Amino acid sequence: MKTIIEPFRIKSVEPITMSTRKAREFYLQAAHYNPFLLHSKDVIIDLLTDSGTGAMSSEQWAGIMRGDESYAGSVSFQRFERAVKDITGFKFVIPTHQGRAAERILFSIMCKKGDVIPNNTHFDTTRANIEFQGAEALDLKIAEASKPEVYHPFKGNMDLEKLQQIIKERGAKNIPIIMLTVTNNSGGGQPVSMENIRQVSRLARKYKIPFYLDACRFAENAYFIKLREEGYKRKSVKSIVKEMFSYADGCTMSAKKDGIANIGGFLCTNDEILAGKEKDLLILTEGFPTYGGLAGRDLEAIAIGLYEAMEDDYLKYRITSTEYLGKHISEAGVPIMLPTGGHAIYIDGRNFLPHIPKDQYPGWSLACELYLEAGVRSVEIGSVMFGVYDEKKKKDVLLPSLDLVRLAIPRRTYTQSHIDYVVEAIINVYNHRESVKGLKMTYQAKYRRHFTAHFKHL
Ligand code: P70
Repeated sequence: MKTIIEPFRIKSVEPITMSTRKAREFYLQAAHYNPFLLHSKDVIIDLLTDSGTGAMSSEQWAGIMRGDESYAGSVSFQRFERAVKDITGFKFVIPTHQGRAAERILFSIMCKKGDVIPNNTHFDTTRANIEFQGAEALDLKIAEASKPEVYHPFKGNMDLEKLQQIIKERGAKNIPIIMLTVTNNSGGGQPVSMENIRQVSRLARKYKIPFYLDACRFAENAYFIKLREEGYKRKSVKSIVKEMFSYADGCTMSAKKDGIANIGGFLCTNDEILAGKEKDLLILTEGFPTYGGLAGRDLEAIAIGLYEAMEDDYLKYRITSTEYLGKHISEAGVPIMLPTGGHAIYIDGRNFLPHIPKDQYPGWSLACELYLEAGVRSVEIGSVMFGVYDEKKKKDVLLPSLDLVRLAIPRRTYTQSHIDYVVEAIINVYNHRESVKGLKMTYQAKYRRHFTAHFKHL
């Protein structure tokens, strides 16, 4: 059979409230043209994020009922710990309430002012947690990663020459960790090859620098290795995952992604002394080491979800449906980041709306128009999110090189017809793109302005 189907039946449904364009105009105006400020009930298809928005399986719901809520020594923690150790091979497992809590604990202990931490591309919470310690977060992606139209099977790879150069320039003693984000979210959800993981690990070991994976989308990365890297076709995803982790000394994880849970995360290491310090800090801010800010039932859901995320049928459906969305819109002429990544499609906003100048936020304008057209919520990853505003000059003084609009696909949540609806919506907007207007920002907070900014149409 050529048709790829959702490898699940639906047992419980959540209604979607349909709306008219006129109603959406009202909702978006009330939200000051900021999709983050919309009420979720006013959204038809929510592609804001794939984080914590997946549908849990009947097994996970069964696990929720089984959750042991004991403060200390919970059976659910033991199940969670056993699963994480089995999958990653790491010796010490510390539960956290989500990915950024793992990052905060790791970086507060490992880095100090003047240090530098290389990564393929730091996710924004990773960067923020490093900078909060006074250290520098450095992105060392390969050159192809900055060219949306260029095909490369592993656009998430780190530039090894640049890494070697940084180690020489800054000195290994000022580099407390080297990281790789799999898949590389901020770089378009692109995978990292096993060969690149191996080489980065080799360099890190040569200079005795701990090597960590930001493992949020580890299963999707492993599936791309199976599909695209020589020698892995016949290997199971679980064994590929095991090999990926075997090159690392630890990892941070948001279980809201490839843990298919609604909340949760963890931090792993093989270093006993470090694990002790991390647990001390955990007790101070997150909770006892056998729950780390989570309920016992969350630990159960994660322990099961991590295995489900590695199932072949699930991954085939997941990667193919993301690719399907990318293929159909790019065939209609819509400029997107190629090849399509694992969890999302990234539209090139400046190329989609060339008549809107950069300072009128073409990516944000496109995200607003997609909502008005069909109630589809996406997120701008561009000038509003990363632009640098000068209080004195009262304008942005630095804008990023791309204005991307990300459509992130929640796991097991939407069906083929939902995706077809999104394809139609994007193509409709593309066909009347000349009529889309730019925006002016009328209010912005001092930090992380995209979450609360207000806009008006020009
Ligand atoms: C996303 C979310 C979270 C994330 C990640 C990587 C590679 C760490 C974390 C932090 C965040 C988001 C963005 C826009 C809108 C809503 C949510 N990524 N590392 O969607 O994990 O969120 O659990 O603290 O992608 O990409 P956590």
